[in-house]
Amino acid sequence: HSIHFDIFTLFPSMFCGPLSESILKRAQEKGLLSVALHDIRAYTTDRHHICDDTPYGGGGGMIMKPEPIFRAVETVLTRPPGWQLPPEDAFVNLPPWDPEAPAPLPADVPIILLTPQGRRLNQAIVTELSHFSRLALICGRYEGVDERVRTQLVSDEISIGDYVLSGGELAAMVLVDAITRLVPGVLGYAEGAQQDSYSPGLGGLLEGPQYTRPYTFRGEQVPDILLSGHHGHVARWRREQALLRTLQRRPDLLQMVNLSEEDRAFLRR
Ligand code: 6GU
Repeated sequence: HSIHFDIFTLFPSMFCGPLSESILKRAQEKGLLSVALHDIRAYTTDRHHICDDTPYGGGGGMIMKPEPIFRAVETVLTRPPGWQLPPEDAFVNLPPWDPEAPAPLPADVPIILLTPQGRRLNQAIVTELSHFSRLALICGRYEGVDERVRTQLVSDEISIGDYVLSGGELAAMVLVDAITRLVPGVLGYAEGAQQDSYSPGLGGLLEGPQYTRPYTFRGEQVPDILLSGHHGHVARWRREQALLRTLQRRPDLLQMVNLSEEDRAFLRR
C-alpha cells in the first residue's frame, strides 16, 4: 500500500523544504509516498497568468478564479498518478481542455479543498483518508475560491483548526504528514508501536512524563520507579501519569477513552 498526493497550489515552492526532510523524505525514498506539485498558474492561458479576481458584489479581498483550478485538476486527474505538466509546456502548450465540459474524474480520488470552512481535522479523519491510494489537495487562499469549485469539483473540505492561515499550503502539509505516517512501513517499529491507544486524538490519553539520561539534571532526578526494573509497576505508573496529565490538560479526551475500574479508582483519589 502506497499513497500519491496531487497538490494544487499557487505556491509550490512552499512544499519543497518540508517534503525533503525526515519521515516524509524517507517515505518517498521507500516508495511509500509520492507527491506531485501542480502550479495552478501554469494552467492559465492569458497574457498575465491571472488566477484571482475581485468578488462579484464588491467587498475586499481577491477570489481564486474557477478556470485555472478546474483546468489543472481535470488535466492531472485524467492522467496516471505521477504525471506532471512538463515545465516547458506551462502556459504555452497545455493539453486540450473544454471549460464547459466536465472531465470524467476518477470516483476513488477525493478532491479536498483546504479551507477554514472545512470539517476540522482529527485523527479519525486522518485514518479515513489514509485508506485512499491517491488524493488531490487544492490549497485555497484565505480570501476564498469561487463557489463553483466547491459545488462542481471538490468532494471534501478540510480545516486544520479554528484559526486563520493565509493559505491552505501549510494545512496541506499537515495533512500529508498525518496521513503518511499511517501508511504501513513508514514509521519504524518504535515509533509505530506508540501510536496505538496511547496517543492523543486516537481516542487515547496524553503521554505522561518521559525521561532519558542523565539521571540528574539541574537538581531534578528521574523518578526511581522507572529504574526499578519492575515492568508491571512501571506500566501502572505510566498509566497513572497519563491519566493525571489528561485530566489536567485535556479532560475532554477522558470522556472518549475506555477507562478500567482501576483507572476510575485512581482518578477518584
Ligand atoms: Cl485549511 N486554510 C486556511 N487558510 N486557514 C486555515 C485552515 C486552512 N485550517 C485552519 N486555518
